[in-house]
Amino acid sequence: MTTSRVLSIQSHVVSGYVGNKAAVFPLQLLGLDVDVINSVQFSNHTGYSKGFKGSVMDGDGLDTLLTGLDENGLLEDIQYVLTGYIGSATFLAAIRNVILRVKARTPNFRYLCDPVLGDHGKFYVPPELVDLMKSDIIPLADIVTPNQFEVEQLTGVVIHSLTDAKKASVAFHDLGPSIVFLTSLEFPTAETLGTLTIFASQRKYSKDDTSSYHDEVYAIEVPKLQGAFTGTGDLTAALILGHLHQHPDNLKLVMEKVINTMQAVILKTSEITNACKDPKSAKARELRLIQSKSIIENPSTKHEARKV
Ligand code: PLP
Ligand code: PXL
Repeated sequence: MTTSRVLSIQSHVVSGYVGNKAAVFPLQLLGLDVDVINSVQFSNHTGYSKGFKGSVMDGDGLDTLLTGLDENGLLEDIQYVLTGYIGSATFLAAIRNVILRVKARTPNFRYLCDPVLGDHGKFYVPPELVDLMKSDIIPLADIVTPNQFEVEQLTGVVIHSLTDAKKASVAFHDLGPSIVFLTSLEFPTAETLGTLTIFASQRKYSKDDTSSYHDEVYAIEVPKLQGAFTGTGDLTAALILGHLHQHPDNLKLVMEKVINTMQAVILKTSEITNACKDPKSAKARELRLIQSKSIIENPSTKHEARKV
């Protein structure tokens, strides 16, 4: 049997673990062959106190690589495409073109789009990209993994409860994606303080009547762990893809594998961070993925999802 291939288009950092550096190793551990396109090459992530150095690939650069792949028949068995941070309208247009070109060669491939826009009320991308993301990219995606801020920007639904989360997931399904993962939701009530909710919904169509469908919905509550780490969203998206590949018909199990991996990786990272000389520095707070190898390969079954 051939190994399934994923094309991952994300940032590269020389030092540390965000973007492709947070995604490729876990995808490989979960058994996928990864074709890697680095949309930027930076010395380190953008949160370091002395900034960062490096270069950004433009849309033409991406098109050129795709042409090389296509001319050598290398788009023909790509089973998945994974994208994360897209920083400009021209790169967004080039990503759209990539998806269409892969689809022309491998019609049944699946596209996981992490629609990175920002977090906690702040944009990482020019706000003009919200509308483009919604009109040009989300409709091509099979799986989307927005955080709370991104959900609110893309659907207009402000999430204060599971009912709101359901409303937002319906809005995403109506745009196209059949699987919606809402990662790390926080509800503003006293009982849910300190708790993160992970929510996932899969729209299942009837075999003989594609206008007939139902949404299968699950949630997991986990304690919010101390310490803000960079790259957790990128790691989460990669784990979702890797576990969906292993368990395409079991969304509940996929959620459990992903969240139990995330929690254990964050605990392992915190342990190592706290033993550093300057635990508050960006360097000390890099994810410890290599040290988490066995966690990623074999997550615990501690937190269980429930149907909602
Ligand atoms: N923090 C914790 C504790 C998590 O469990 C997860 C994901 O499941 C994340 C962060 C990732 O969230 P985000 O996508 O907002 O980075
Ligand atoms: O994890 C998101 C991310 C991706 N790529 C680059 C980043 C960051 C977060 O800081 O700097 C280059």
